Amino acid sequence: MKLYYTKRSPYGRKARIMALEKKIALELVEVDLANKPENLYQANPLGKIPVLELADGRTLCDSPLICEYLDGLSPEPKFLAQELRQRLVTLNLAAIADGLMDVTIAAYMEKQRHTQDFHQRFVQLQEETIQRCLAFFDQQVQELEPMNLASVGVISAIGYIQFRVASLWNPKAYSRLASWYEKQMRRPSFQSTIPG
Ligand SMILES: N[C@@H](CCC(=O)N[C@@H](CS)C(=O)NCC(=O)O)C(=O)O
Repeated sequence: MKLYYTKRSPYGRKARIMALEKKIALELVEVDLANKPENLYQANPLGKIPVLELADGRTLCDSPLICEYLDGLSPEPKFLAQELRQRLVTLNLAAIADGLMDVTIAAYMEKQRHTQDFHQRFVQLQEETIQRCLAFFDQQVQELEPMNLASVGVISAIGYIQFRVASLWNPKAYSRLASWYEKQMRRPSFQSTIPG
């Protein structure tokens, strides 16, 4: 299987972490998003990564779907519970973690595109959402153990915040989340996928 990805992408990072934890062999194909190859559009008309290409040539796009597929491929470790209540809790938190990535990218890109005259109110609203999500996850740390799809999402989202908008990550404001994050970051799969 091939994973089209970038080293910076927090969405692609989730799939890479899961494959490492589950010992699923992935051929990593790094994509230049500033110069997208034609086969990326064929695989995903949105032109977004990550995309997973299966052995028979079929492709899966969107990281939640890719992660669900990878989780079904091997039994251990399991990232999504079978039991409905726990499954919904994890999927809900994972969706919020994905949304946190979305707003972080939106805030960062707005400042990148318009370095001198970015839309201040827009950026401020995204930054407030980032802070609200971090405060929310600070209250949800118990749901992120043991490792599951939501914890992988939260790790990826925080890693991306540190990478792109580091001043918005304030460990003192979210002490439970920060100490959970520090402990999690000892895992080799998290270490080897830090964005850069
Ligand atoms: N909802 C998608 C988001 C994917 C996404 O936005 N990927 C970014 C890279 S981090 C991308 O491909 N951007 C290129 C573009 O939008 O042109 C997922 O979870 O996979």
